[in-house]
Amino acid sequence: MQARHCRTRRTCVAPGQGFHDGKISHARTRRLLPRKIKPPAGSGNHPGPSGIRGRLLICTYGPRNQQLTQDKTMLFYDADNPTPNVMPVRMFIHERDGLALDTTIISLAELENRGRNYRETVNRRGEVPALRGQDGQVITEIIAICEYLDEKATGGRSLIGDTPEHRAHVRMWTRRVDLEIAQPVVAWWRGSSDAEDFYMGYRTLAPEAQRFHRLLAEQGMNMLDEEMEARHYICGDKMMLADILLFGTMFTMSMTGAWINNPNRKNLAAWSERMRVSGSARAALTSLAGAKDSLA
Ligand SMILES: N[C@@H](CCC(=O)N[C@@H](CS)C(=O)NCC(=O)O)C(=O)O
Repeated sequence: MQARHCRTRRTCVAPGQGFHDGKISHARTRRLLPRKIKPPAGSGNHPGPSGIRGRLLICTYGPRNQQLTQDKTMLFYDADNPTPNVMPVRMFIHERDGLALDTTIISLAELENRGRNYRETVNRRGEVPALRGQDGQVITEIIAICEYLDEKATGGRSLIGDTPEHRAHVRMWTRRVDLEIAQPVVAWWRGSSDAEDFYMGYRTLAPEAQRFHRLLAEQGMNMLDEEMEARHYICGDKMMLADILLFGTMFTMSMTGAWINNPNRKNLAAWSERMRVSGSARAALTSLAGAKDSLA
């Protein structure tokens, strides 16, 4: 999926050329309301891709941000594709429930994320997703975003845990799947020639370590497969942040790395299928703003 972006973009990120200077304008934004809140009749609301109702707003980036800061509505910077970092947060939002936030799409295909406007006003690192919190501060790094959203949700079920022990357990597994599987899988892709095209002049890559990263990820998945014996989800009998992080990464990365979904890892394969058919995974294929993604 990302590979498709690369070929058209090579010239924008050639060494020494600096960043693409894309402007974020006419971003598509949609306000998501907690499922239990019924939108007022005649307000133009319509069902979103996952049955969530939202109001589609067309606006420019700058004024919208000011307005959002004033009315303290969280703003989620989504992408135009369910990428390995975007998909887990989208899934988390759907699975968590009880959240009210606006969404704007940052086009990876158009390199909006590397544009000066996005880097200066949202994320200097030029990465998505990001979340502007209720205090106007931008949060990046997907686990931090999910943790924040979990605390901000009103109603629904916590996906981090309800007691100190439960939270510690979920965080332990989340860190394990991130370090042992998700990051090596992403590093594996970043060692491919597609990634080289996409990131030329933008990220330091290590194609010579590609095999090593795959071995690390395989080892992590093998271990988890053994540990998942007789468990429905990674932390027990409920889908939690660790499941969402891992599934979002594995599902999106398996589009380019078929080796990730190895049917010989039977427990992991059964878990993956359980996750795949869940409502939140299906809903997360489409951006929260309701735009059609290439995979949807
Ligand atoms: N460390 C960040 C990683 C975010 C990230 O790498 N996002 C990717 C999309 S999956 C991105 O923005 N790639 C576009 C680019 O680097 O140009 C996190 O955990 O949220």
